[in-house]
Amino acid sequence: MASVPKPNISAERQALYGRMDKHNLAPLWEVLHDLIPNEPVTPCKPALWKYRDARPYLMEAGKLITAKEAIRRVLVLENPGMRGESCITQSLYAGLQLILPGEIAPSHRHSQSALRFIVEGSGAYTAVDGERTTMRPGDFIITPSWTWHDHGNPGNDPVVWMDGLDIRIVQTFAAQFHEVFAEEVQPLSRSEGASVARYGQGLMPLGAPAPFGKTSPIFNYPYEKSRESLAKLSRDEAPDACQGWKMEFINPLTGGHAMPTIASFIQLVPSGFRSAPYRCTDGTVYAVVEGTGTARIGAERFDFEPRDTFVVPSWYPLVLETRSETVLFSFSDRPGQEAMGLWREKRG
Ligand code: GTQ
Repeated sequence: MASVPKPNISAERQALYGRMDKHNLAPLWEVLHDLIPNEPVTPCKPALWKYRDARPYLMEAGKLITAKEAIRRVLVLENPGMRGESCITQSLYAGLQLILPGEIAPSHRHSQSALRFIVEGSGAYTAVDGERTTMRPGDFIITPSWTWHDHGNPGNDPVVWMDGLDIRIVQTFAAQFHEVFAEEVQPLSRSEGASVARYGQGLMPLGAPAPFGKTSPIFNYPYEKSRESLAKLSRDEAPDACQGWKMEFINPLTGGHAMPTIASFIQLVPSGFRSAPYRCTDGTVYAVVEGTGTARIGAERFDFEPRDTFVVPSWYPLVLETRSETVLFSFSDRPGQEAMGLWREKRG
């Protein structure tokens, strides 16, 4: 028979914890429920950033610090539940980066992978491993882990893009490395469009199959092409009740995720659509490309318009209501969850 706790058991337990504490020991039973919750628990909160609100601050920063001095002139999209931690979900970083005409952001490399999703302006480039690509609104661009990269704007307009990085994932593994290139601008070794010509046409050169390891060899997926794919898909198929028409950017060499740590998607939602509720364990960052509507995230609702960003934390139900035809880009930490057998979704 189980022994009945003595009246002073609580005091005795506290005394025991106090004595073991000096030896870096602690009782599991006091924290077990928090460690192993029944369903996902995250400090990440649903949130929306209006581009209209963020843009003036970014432009003002453009007057106060150069891209060169800042290294990267970025306003971090900080999740309201994790202020000061430089992250938008508990695993992902996002920011809005500005590069003004005539500026450069100097060359460096790091073990963190980055994606760029172009929000405003044309004519800037990003260079990766000796190749430049011109950035246009809606383009999805990848900077693979440990590749030299710099950005420049030889054009006439300010250019703004959203950065998405796996900073927190790499931090969890304490596998961070960073180096500065000897020159501010890296030398070019390939002509513009080389990566698409080599890997993006259903072809690949013999003997050079994976220039960036586990990351896609295509480093710019232009919006023109993704938009065309969505338009064609929507002509032949009924929209999915939860997603509309949703496609993933893939690595053509593997058919899998374009990046080893971040999955990226583009979806078309018809005008006047109300999606069925959908939840998944990958907290997801959405960038609005076209259209206006409302994102209901858990009990909250957020009205969106083009260039806004919103975040759906893990396991929060999302319902999308559109007032016009909508295109959403999104990214999440799904590849890691899938690799570890953790990823789950629930429809309806
Ligand atoms: O463009 O290399 O937003 O290194 C944060 C860290 C962008 C970049 C960020 C970076 C970069």
